[in-house]
Amino acid sequence: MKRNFFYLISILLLCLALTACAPAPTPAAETYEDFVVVGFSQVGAESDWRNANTASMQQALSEENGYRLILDDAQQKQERQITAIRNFIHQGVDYIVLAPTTEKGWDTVLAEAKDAGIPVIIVDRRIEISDDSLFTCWIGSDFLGEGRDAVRWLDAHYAGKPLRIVHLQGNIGSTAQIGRTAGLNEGLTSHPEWELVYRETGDFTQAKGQELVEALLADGMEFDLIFSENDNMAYGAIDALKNAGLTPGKDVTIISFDASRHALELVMSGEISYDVECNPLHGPRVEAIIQRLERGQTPPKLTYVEETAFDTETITQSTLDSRGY
Ligand code: GZL
Repeated sequence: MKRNFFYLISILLLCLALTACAPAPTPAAETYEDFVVVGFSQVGAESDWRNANTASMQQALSEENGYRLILDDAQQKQERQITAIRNFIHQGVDYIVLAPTTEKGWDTVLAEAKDAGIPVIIVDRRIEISDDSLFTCWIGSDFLGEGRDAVRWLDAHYAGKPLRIVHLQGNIGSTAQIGRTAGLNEGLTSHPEWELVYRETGDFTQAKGQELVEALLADGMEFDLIFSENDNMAYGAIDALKNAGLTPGKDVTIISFDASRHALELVMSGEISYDVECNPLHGPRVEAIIQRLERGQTPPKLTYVEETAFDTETITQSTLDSRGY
């Protein structure tokens, strides 16, 4: 009898101990209702610029800030973006943010988003569309202005001098490529002393940039300038030049775009002569747009971000130290 009583007390004490140690019941799992849900279709991860752009969006549209961000990396393929947008529609997100790979081919899927009542914010590159009610607004860069800026610098330093130009283009059909190429074409038209000796897309990647320039050097092509439509292709070109015993900034002048921190270090060292800024930090800008929409306000249809450019005369250590990307 005594033994049974002892056992009963032991069991009761054990239950009490286990209950006391049990963690407090967790609140009902947070649901989407607690957040503004944003589906973000991103081009890919092809460059430092793109990675900085993604990080900026993730930092701004964080759960701490009241967002649930669904990020899709399209690996530079438009068809993957179209699939991602349809998935976002199916999931019933509150907003869709699209960083488009190319300008054309969006009408059908954006009409589906409109039918679902989901606002679409376009960021970075532009889209060419038959009905501009299919997107709420766009925020990005003036890519033609960037191209013209680079040509103004070339004009100031090489007007009247012969220039054999190698042109490394970005993704064909992207607004960044269209605008920067148009700027160079205007320069070639106004400067008959400049000659375009090669033009090819490097897809904004370092590997392709290096591959293209290595092939030119192997073929014995001679050139004075590389007009690279982004920093990563410029990095590849620089590696190719150095591997061939050439000194970038001396044997060959390099113009680039994006102006990421590493590229500006190369401007400081003279390897890149001029770098036109293309600011990727769109996260806070997109978040501000969403906040306006949440308050029932209408954001501007088109917003161009302020940008600058750097050469060896204008780059400073404080610019490098404070560079956000
Ligand atoms: C420009 C952006 C371009 C960058 C590249 O806004 O679309 O794509 O210049 C990036 O570095 O890959």
